[in-house]
Amino acid sequence: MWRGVIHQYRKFLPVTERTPVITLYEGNTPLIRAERLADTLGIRVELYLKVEGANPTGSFKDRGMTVAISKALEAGATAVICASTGNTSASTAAYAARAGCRAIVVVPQGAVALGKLSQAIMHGATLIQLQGNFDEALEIVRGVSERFPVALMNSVNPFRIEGQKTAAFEVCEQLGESPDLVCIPVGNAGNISAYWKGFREYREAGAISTLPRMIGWQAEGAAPLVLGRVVRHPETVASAIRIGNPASWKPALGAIEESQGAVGTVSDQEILSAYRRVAEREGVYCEPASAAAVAGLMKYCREGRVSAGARVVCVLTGHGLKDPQTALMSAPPLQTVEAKLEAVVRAMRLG
Ligand code: AN7
Repeated sequence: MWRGVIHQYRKFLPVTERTPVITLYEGNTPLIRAERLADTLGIRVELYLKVEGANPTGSFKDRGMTVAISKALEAGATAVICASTGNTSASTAAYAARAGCRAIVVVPQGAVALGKLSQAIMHGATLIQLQGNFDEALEIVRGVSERFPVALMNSVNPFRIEGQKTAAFEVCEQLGESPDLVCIPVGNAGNISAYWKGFREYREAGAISTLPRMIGWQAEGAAPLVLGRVVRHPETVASAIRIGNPASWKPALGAIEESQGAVGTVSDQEILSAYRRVAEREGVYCEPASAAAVAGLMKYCREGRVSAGARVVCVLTGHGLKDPQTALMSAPPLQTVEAKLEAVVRAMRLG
């Protein structure tokens, strides 16, 4: 039986016998071969989707949260806090509930997908909506955690990165080797840093012999890494990555440089189009921010920057059901017909 990432990867993680393990059995997510999606890329690519929406709270954050909460508890914390565009708050709230510890989550008002809000509320977190954006929220919760005995659960907490690197271990095990290319959405820039750390450690351990190129993707309206400067008013339909001043800026650039990777932008239109394409062609429903990785791969292929036969992993960071509003908003209008067979047949447009 799978018992979560701390149990599975203990020797790679900063835990001891004294660390209380708070887990929801996160990790062990599917790596799905995506041939029908690959067929639309215009170049032959061996494409895989790492489906992180299959984690207990529906995003990759759970991998980092199990380690961060367990270490916070070990250190005697009774309350935790985070700023969030949604998924971190959902995961913090759930793991805090499991630990019997208080959670305070600070989110930008009106900018968090409904499913994520509902998770924080259901798990009993103290939810504070900020009249400001994520970057302001992060600055504030950092200040709070310095002044009060509440442990910070954002990815500036190094235990988050430690837990999240286990996704790279899984990808290597599932493929039997390292991929050539990893496409990943970038917001606060923790996850790309975590994957790179994971790949490097697995190579040092002799589990793989090569390393992938890390390709990070930001939304056009929220692309500080690409622009090389803070974006004061980030905007994108992909609310999870609406971040203008990423905390892990330096390690992310390190990952990109060391891996001979890249960071690029995709438009909201490209994100929404990839979002639908993954769902329609593979039966995998991810959230818009996750689709940025696929939109990015599509762009990279169009630009001729991917070699034929490359083994590519797109990291689908969160589940589509987190944000049904964006799905419906970006879909054609729904049709309603009279309760008659002929009306249904007409609507089927069979000819
Ligand atoms: C689905 O929840 O920052 O570059 O506060 O939810 O490691 O920040 C979420 C980020 C990608 C970006 N995909 O990862 C938060 C938060 C999804 C996300 C990212 C997020 P990072």
